[in-house]
Amino acid sequence: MTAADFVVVANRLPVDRVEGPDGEEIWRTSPGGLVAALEPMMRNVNGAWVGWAGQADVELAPFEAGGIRLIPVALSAEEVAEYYEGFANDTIWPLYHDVIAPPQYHREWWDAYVTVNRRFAEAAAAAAAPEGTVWVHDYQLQLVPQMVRELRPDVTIGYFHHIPFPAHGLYAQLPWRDQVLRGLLGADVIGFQRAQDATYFLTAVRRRLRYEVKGPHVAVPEGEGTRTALARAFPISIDTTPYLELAAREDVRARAAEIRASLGNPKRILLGVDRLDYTKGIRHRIKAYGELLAEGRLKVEDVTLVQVASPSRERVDAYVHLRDEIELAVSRINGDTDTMGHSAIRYLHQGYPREEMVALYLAADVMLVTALRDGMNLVAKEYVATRVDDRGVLVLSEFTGAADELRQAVRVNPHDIEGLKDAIMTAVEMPPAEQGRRMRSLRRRVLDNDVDAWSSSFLAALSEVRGR
Ligand code: GDG
Repeated sequence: MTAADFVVVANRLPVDRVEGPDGEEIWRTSPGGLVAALEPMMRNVNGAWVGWAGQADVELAPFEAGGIRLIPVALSAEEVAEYYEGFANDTIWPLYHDVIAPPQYHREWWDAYVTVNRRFAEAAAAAAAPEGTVWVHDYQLQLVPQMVRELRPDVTIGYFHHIPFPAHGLYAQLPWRDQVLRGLLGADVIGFQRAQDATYFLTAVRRRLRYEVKGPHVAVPEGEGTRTALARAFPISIDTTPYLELAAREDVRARAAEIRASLGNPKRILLGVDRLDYTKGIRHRIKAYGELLAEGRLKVEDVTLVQVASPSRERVDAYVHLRDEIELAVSRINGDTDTMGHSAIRYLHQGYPREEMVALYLAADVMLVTALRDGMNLVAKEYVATRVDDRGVLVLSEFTGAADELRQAVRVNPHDIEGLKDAIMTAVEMPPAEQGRRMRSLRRRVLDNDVDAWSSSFLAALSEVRGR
């Protein structure tokens, strides 16, 4: 196999195993944001993508799909339980999202995390060409940068962290806090969503490892001297093209009108789109909305909340409980307020194709993004990109990365239920001229800072480091 000049390392390969036209199993590239961002570059530069194919106990040889060379890393069922569902999704995820749910610390999970990170690092080291570039993604693989560096000191290493990095007081809980910092510092450039995340990381490095930190630069001890690592924010974005194209399509617009009609043409449609995750503030949103109905500030004949909660991490306990809580809250509100012709909440525990998502965005007068903590929140940017008509109102939690950029949204603290209720009323009652003024400014921001701008700025920072 020829060595790759550019190697992406991510937990998942950008493909799903699906049934082909003749009933055979084929690989289909998943429409996720990261693939869209990296696909054009991967094709141009002789790239390879290292990741898990999504099925336990399956050994696969490298293969090609959608013009991208894929290098599968095998995981046993036990490793999926301990490394992925355990350490990544039940230790790091809750800890890094401000312990909204209690993180579980288990030594066996950590051991599995080290083992699996080493397997990813070895696959990346074997794939990279001399003096090549390796770009590692996200919290499942925080040890990979250092492990790759040990195996391949000649390559340039980038790491991008898609979720928040916690304040030091919380980070200090992690029993393996120093090992994780050293793992990340194996990278030449460590990218975060927000300036605040980078600051928290640099504080942890200074306080825990006592390395010298100057602005965004860390002097990492290496051999007799030091090497400089750069840690700063590179806010991620979306590929805006498919959203603009779909929003302009006649059939998608007709579908948006059909959705409105099927809900009984309410005066206002409110929309939430989230993975069913405790970080997304779905309960807070539903509570605020339920109180507005109970108090008569909203009437069930006039409004409908559509909540798409796509299934996620269904084998992790915290997610099982969350689903029960949300479904209880939804059915209570519907039971108390529905009429034969109108439903307060249309709750959909399903995933949809992108066409349907865009039709929903076009149908929604108000988009509710009330995350308690969120690295960026791409849904907010997708809604804005889709609104080619300059209409609609975005209600946006200040605890999302997107809040740093989308200043013309109606900002909320989702913990403040009265404030959230007022924000929902502001959005529901916002006059069209004001909607247009805000949406035009939001759109400019998202269209000018799309995912290409994101990956270009990260890679420019990487090649600057290499040039030194
Ligand atoms: C992590 C960080 C950061 C959801 N349901 C359906 C569907 N989606 C799509 C959305 C959006 C994506 O999934 C979700 O992205 P988010 O950014 O909102 O949130 P996370 O999944 O938590 O992502 C986050 C992100 O990484 C990137 O760095 O922004 O903070 O937590 O694109 O549209 N898509 C379709 N059907 C669904 O039912 N087609």
